[in-house]
Amino acid sequence: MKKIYKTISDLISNGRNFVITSHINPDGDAIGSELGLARALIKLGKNAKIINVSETPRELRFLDSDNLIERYNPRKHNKFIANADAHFFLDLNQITRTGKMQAAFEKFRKPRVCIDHHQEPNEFADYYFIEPQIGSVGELIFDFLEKTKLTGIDFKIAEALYAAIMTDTGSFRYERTTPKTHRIAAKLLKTGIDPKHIYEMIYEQSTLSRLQILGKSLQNMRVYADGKVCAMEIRRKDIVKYNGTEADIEGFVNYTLTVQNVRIGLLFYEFEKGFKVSYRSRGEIPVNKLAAEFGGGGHINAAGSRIEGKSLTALKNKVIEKAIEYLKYDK
Ligand SMILES: [Mn+2]
Repeated sequence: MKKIYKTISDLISNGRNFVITSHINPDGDAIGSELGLARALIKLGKNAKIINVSETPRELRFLDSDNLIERYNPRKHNKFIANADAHFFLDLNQITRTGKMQAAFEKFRKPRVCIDHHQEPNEFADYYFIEPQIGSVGELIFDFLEKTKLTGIDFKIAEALYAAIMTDTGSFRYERTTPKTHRIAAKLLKTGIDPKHIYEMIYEQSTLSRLQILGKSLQNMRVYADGKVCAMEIRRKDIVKYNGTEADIEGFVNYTLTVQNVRIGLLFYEFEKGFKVSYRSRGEIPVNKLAAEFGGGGHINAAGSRIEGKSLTALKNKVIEKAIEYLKYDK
C-alpha cells in the first residue's frame, strides 16, 4: 500500500472532526469526490463536513440528496474549521482556489491533506496525494478506500464517485481514461448505481434558454486561418432575448473543437460591462499563455480571460490575430 494511504488513514482513524473542501465553481469531480469521501468518513462514525465557497451547480445537486454540502459562512463555520482534526482539499492544488475561505484555512495548525490530479502544486498542505496521470480525483478516492479497506463502498458513495469520474474523463473518452478507470467504473456499477440516470441528470437537463442561445451562437460560428481557428460569440441582447443567464452558456466553447481541423477554439461572451473570452486548444498549443496575453490564465488546453472594453468586434480581431500566431506551437 502507498505510504500516503497509511498516513491519511491514520489521520482519519485518530481524528473525529474533518473538513472537506474543493475549489470555487466546483465541477462534477469536485462535488463527487467530496461526497464520496465525506460519506465514507460518516460511515466510520466521523463528523465530516463538506464546506464549499460556491453553490453546488444545479445539475449536480441530485448527488447531494442528503444535503451534506454546506455553503461557507464565516460565522457559522470558522469555529468548526479551526477546531477540526484535519482538512481535506480535493481537486485543487493551490489554496487560492478556495476563494474567501483561504484565510480560515491558513490559520489552521493541524494536518492539511491535498488530494488532487493537477500539475504544479503550490506549497500549502502537510500531506500531498497527487497523481497528475490519473483522470479524476474520484479515482484516487476510490483507490484509497479500496486499498485501505477503511469502509465498504455503498450505493451513495459509488454514485458520487462515478459522477466524479464520468465528468472529469469526458464520459470516459479523454486521454487519461485507462483500463483502470474502466475497472473502477465496473466496480462502482456493481453497487447497483444507474449510469443512464447519472448521465441524464448531469448532461440532459438543459433549460430551453440554453439551447436557444446555443443555436444562435452556433449560427455565428466562423473559422479562420484555413479552418484552424474557430470562434463563436454570444451577444448580451441574445441572452436577454432568450431569458438566459451566464450559467446557461457553460461549456459552449467546446463546440468550437468539434469542427473538423480546428486547433484553437474561442468563445466571446459579452457582459453588460466588458467581455469574457474562453480558449480551447488541441495538442501542444498553450492557450493558457494566449489567455495570459489578455490578462487571463488556465491550463494548456483550456483557459479564460475577462477583458474590459466596448467593442466586441475590435476585441475579437485582436484575439483571433494572436490565436493565429499561436498555431506555430502546433506539432
Ligand atoms: Mn478534477
